[in-house]
Amino acid sequence: MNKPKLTYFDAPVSRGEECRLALHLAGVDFDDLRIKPAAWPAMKAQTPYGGLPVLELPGHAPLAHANAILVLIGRRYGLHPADDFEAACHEGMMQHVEDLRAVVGPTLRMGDAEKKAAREALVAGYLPAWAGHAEKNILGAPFFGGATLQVVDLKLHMAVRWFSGGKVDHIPATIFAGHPKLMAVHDAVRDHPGVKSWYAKAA
Ligand SMILES: N[C@@H](CCC(=O)N[C@@H](CS)C(=O)NCC(=O)O)C(=O)O
Repeated sequence: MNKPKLTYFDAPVSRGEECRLALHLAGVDFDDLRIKPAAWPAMKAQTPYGGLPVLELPGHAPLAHANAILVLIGRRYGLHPADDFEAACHEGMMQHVEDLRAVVGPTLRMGDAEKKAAREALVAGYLPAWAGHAEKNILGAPFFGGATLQVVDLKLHMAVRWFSGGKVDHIPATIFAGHPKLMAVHDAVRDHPGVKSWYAKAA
C-alpha cells in the first residue's frame, strides 16, 4: 500500500461518507474501497473493532472509529482546531452525532410495526431534543466554529442529510427545520465548493 485507503460500504452515507469527504477536502489522494454487503461478513473480523469505516495509512496499523479518523485527518490538514479546548468542543459535537446514530440505528433493523412505533416515539421526543442540544452548542455561523468548514461540520451535515431527503420512513424530512443554526451548517456544507466537487466527481 503506497497511498491511504479508506474502506466503507458502497453507499454515500454516514460515517464512511464523512471520512471520504474529509479526505477529499484535505486534498488527500486515497483509495476509496467500497465493500458490497456480501463481502462484509468475511471481512468483519479482520477490522479493528468489527465495523467500518477503516482508514489505512502507509506505515501504520488500520485505524477505526469515524471520529478518530476525522480528528486525525482534521489535525493533519487544518480541518480541526489547533487549540485543545476548542478541539474538545468540536469533538463533543461529533460524539453528539454518534449518540444520534446509536439511537436511530437500531430502528433500521426492526420490522415494520415496531419500526413505526419506535420512530414515532423518536419524532415526539428524542429527535427534537437532540436537535435542540445541537443548536444550543453550535458556536458560530455558518459552520460550527465560524467561517471555516471543519470535520465536525461534515458530521453535522451527514446527520441532517440522513432525514432531510425524506427517505427515512416515519421521520419527517423537516424534523430539524426549526433549528436554524443546525440547518445553516447543513446548507453551508452542501454548498461548499470542495463538497460540490466531490459529488461532481462521483456523478
Ligand atoms: N463506532 C464506530 C461504529 C462503526 C459501525 O458500526 N459502522 C457500521 C456502518 S456505519 C458498520 O460497520 N456496520 C456493520 C456491522 O456492524 O457489522 C465508528 O464510529 O466508526
